[in-house]
Amino acid sequence: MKNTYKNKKVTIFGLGRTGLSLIDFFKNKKSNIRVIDFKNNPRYIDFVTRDIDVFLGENNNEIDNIIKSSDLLVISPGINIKLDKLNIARKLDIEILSDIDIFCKEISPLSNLIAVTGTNGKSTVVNLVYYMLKKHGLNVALGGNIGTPVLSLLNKKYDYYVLEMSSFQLENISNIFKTKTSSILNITQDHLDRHNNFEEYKNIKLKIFENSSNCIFNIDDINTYPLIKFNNSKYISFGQNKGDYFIKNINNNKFLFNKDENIINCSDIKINGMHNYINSLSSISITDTIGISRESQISVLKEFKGLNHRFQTISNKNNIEWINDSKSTNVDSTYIAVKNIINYKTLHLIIGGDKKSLDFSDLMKYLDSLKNIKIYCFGKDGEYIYNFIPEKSFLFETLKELFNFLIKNTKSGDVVLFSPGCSSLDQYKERGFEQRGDEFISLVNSIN
Ligand code: UMA
Ligand code: ADP
Repeated sequence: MKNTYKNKKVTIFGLGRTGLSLIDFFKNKKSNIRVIDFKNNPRYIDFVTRDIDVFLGENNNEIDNIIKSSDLLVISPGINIKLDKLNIARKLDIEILSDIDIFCKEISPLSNLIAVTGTNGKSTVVNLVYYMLKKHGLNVALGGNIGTPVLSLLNKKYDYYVLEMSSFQLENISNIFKTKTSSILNITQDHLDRHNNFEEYKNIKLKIFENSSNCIFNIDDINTYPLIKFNNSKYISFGQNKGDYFIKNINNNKFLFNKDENIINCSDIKINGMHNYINSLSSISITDTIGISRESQISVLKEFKGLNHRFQTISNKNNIEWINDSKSTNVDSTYIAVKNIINYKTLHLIIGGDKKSLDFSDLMKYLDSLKNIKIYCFGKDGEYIYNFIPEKSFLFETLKELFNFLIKNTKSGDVVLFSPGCSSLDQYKERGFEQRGDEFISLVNSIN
């Protein structure tokens, strides 16, 4: 393939994980690389070699000229396309691409891409899909929002690329993106601090279907329905009780079904909870489009233990169940987590962080309807959440303070659910939800 980037002035916007992968990529292409970042001391600055020009700080007056003199501007997912600085490039017709666009230009055919989006369940589903493909003997790569920038997947050849796609990434892609199979798991409120409103967030997610041979949507969630249907694409649905893939109750047992075929008893699936049965169903619907055998799919469902920080029981010490669901970063994931807990004397819910402009009123109404619940709030928007039901709630600054109070209130038969429903980045800037979950685990481990 011809190297169209050679000697081109490429400006990389954002020095995060994506920025680093872009530097590597364009170094190989022998481009003239410049990097800009609004932070004065971005996290990965020490990984950048001296031969690269870096322009730091939001008020750095060199940045405008660097953009103006670019042949190409490549933006990281965290860069909002509405940002004023990007208009400088638009006015001069300088091409603006994302790392995903660059990736799509490199791989061929594009028909071996599988992309999954949704408000919740993406990481769980892409992992299931990845393991199912591997079990079938395929050479497969996993990347995207899950944490591995797509460009770092280019150093080897793969049969399939499984990509977790966030709304930030989908917002920034151009029409180069084309997939074999795209799926939207669900769409509920999230990231309203970046997107103007729910409608905009939803339409960005729906972009995933625009160039896909197989479009898989959630029949129970109208927001995931494709807006336009193309003749040469297949439309496939999954849902709790209906759709091409669904869950059927037989003699008090739940089974995953595809049309008339009974695939697996849910009690044989290692990850549990209705949301995880739906995640399993959606993974089967996705891998069926690749022709993965039932045997491979079923064996993965029987083995896959789930990912850390997603609704995991970490201790049953003193007959109290402690559940770490630190990856819950929006209202719906907390709602699903609470709904999954049925047997308890008192449910102690720990919630809080940065609510990203989300509306908690429906969740709080539901929580108020539950008997024997205590709500422990912390972080930037702890007070906002506390104020809904102050008579059942307690307010703290940090998780540690909260924990010291909470342990004195627990007794045998209780459940403690750490499902913050908010972003962690107000207090856990280094490693986000993982750092937050690790802190919760170490607090639980410190109990005598
Ligand atoms: N920056 C600016 N100006 C801005 C915004 C950001 O200069 O206006 C700079 C920041 O100062 C920072 C850099 O950009 O130094 C960070 O870039 P980034 O936010 O794109 O972060 P990366 O490290 O490149 O990670 C990104 C994704 N981050 C976001 O979408 C915010 C990662 O998803 C993803 O794993 C990674 O690319 C690899 O593809 C993280 C995430 O939080 C996990 N995603 C959100 C979520 O899951 O809810 C969408
Ligand atoms: P994502 O990558 O979309 O954030 P994860 O699989 O990491 O998804 O799960 C994030 C949170 O959402 C966890 O709290 C998890 O328990 C919850 N969750 C997982 N699957 C679903 C689903 N299908 N519907 C709602 N919540 C879910």
